[in-house]
Amino acid sequence: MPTASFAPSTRIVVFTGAGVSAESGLATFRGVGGLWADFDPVTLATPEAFAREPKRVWDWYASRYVGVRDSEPNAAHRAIARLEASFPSLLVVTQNIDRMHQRSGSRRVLELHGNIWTARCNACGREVDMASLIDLTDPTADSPRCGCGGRMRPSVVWFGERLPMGVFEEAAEAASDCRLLLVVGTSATVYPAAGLIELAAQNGAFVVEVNREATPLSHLADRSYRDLAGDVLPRLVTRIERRLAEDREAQLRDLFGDEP
Ligand code: BJW
Ligand code: ZN
Repeated sequence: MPTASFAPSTRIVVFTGAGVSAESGLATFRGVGGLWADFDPVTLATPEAFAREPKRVWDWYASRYVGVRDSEPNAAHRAIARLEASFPSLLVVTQNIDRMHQRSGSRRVLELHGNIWTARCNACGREVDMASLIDLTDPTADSPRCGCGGRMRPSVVWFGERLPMGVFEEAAEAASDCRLLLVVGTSATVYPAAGLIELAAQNGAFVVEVNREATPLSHLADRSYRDLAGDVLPRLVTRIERRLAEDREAQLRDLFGDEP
């Protein structure tokens, strides 16, 4: 494998999952510590569960919304945002619904599974801010309804639902075309999202995985860091930044070192 030579034009995709937000205090779905006391995330994140038990599903998202709203991006989010300053075409593709990447300053972010900051009517599609629907004073209230009578739901993608129009396609194109794929804090089990790792690897990207545990797609990684994202990413980004600066220095010395 040739040494990766970096230039600001190098195409980098950062693919993230719940683990990147774990150190912000947000629970993951799977893996060590990935548990909600009263909810089984995988059975609740479906349209069928919402049809059957709208209040239970709504309450789970309402409590997660409050958790997300009251949390801050962590060192991993910040390191990823900093990397974009060196590589302007860097794209973050996230499965997370928390908007932590945007809040930490990343500008190019694709959300594969929607976000928890908006809600929409399951009948007419009207969208409103989640904040306007959170009634913390009455926990016994039914899940909120739209003026049309439909039920409001979070604007996230549940199992069996299509990803937002065009978003996966854009992510797939970027993954197929990147030189470096950084995979951070995902169990790589939910598709089509996890397929991005396969796509990037098939097309010759250098794949770097940052995850406390191995995943079913770890064998595709050229390098795996089995550690916390908030520890690994700041160090990794600093190393990449140093290398960029050294390369720039060497080029300048090559160009201007001799007499004309
Ligand atoms: C750390 C750490 C630290 C912790 N540092 N690391 C192909 C094969 C098989 C099945 C399918 C297939 N294609 C589609 C399917 C079906 C299904 C699916 O994938 N099922 C699998 C479970 C088998 N997919 C779908 O249904 C998708 N839709 C679809 O395919 O539509 C097709 C269609 C076509 C036409 C018409 C209609 C439909 C939709 C998937 C939606 C997923 N939704 C959720 C919920 C979102 C809302 C919410 O947040 O509640 O998305 S499920 C949940 O899983 C959430 C996540 O984004 C997603 C992935 O989880 P993630 O991010 O990887 O988190 P974890 O918890 O699993 O992992 C955390 C990792 O971090 C762990 O590995 C830890 O070790 C690590 N970690 N702390 C570093 N500090
Ligand atoms: Zn409506």
